Amino acid sequence: MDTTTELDRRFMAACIRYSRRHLGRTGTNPSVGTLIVADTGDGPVIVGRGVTAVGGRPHAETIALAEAGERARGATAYVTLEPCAHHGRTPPCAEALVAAGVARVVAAATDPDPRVSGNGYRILRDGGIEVVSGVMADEAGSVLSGYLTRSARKRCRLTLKLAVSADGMIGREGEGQVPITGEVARAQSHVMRAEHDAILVGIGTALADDPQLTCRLPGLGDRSPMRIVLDSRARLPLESRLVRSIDLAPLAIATIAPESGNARHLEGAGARLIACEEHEGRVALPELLEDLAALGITNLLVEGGAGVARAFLDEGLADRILLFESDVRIGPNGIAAPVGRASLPAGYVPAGKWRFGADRCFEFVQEK
Ligand code: AOF
Ligand code: ZN
Repeated sequence: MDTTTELDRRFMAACIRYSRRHLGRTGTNPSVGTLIVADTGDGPVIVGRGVTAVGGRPHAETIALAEAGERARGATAYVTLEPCAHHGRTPPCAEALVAAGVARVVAAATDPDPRVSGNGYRILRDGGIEVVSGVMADEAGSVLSGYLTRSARKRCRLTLKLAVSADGMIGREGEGQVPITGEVARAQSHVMRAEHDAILVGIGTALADDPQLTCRLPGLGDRSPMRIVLDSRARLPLESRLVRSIDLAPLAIATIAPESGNARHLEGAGARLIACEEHEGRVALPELLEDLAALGITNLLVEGGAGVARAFLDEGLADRILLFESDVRIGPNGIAAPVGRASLPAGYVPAGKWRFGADRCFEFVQEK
């Protein structure tokens, strides 16, 4: 029986928003949120909150219970993921909730980790806690989806981001970076970088644009994810900005030529070489996504260019597409966008839309 109330949904919505806080910073662990809500007599009050710590431990529940202290007794805990049932550096979160005297747990998604998967709920129920699961599971799933993709498919989740001009272009031939979106959308795209574990571009974009691909927003400067260049022949120049900024964020080269002279020089400069399987002279993409997952990358943001975007789309590997649309016109010598709102491959459904200054952003996700 569903015993949730409108208030439960409001607290769960807040808990899901809070859970985003450490997206991109928890390694292979999902960024989970917990709110502990006690009825103080004046109505329900949040007495403890937690989000999985940077690096993945402590878990959200541990942090929230520590803040709540004695006030957890008789309270309701909202969790975006089933509390864990396995022993890590601390006892299982499910046991900790029982020990703290929590009366009720409202949970969103079930944890697919085989050590947990239903065992967390069982410990709670055996401990006398009322459990309601599956509350706003889809909404929580959008924050957890990298983790859910990695555990279901053994590969990282790929978001393809494109900024498209009013005349359907993503740049101008031979001109490097051409501004398409405005300042607000650009700031937003830096937030998106921070929420991913790695950003990938093709060697074509790396050569043409000489990008740095760091997260440059006040307060988020330390949140630059790993930069990855899809570079079959390991051609990235040592004097590129990507290499020169290696002290700001890690750099990896996904290549089928890890033994080449330049590859060795890149490694010497501090880049990580990812030796990839070959498919028709290029990096095999499905296997690359598996290799990245094995390296601990859960959420991958692909930022360009057109060829790389098309290659991932052709193989059906883009789990999510973010299309920024601007009113800027590129005109002659434009590079056509590999995909637009009117030309999405089959199987994508709208998942959100926003306005950033004068620009619009449309989110589509691949139907499972
Ligand atoms: C929770 N709360 O905040 C998170 C959970 O390596 P460990 O011991 O930290 O375990 C990782 C697993 O813990 C991960 O696969 C997932 O099942 C769970 N994540 N669980 O109770 C949390 N982040
Ligand atoms: Zn836990």
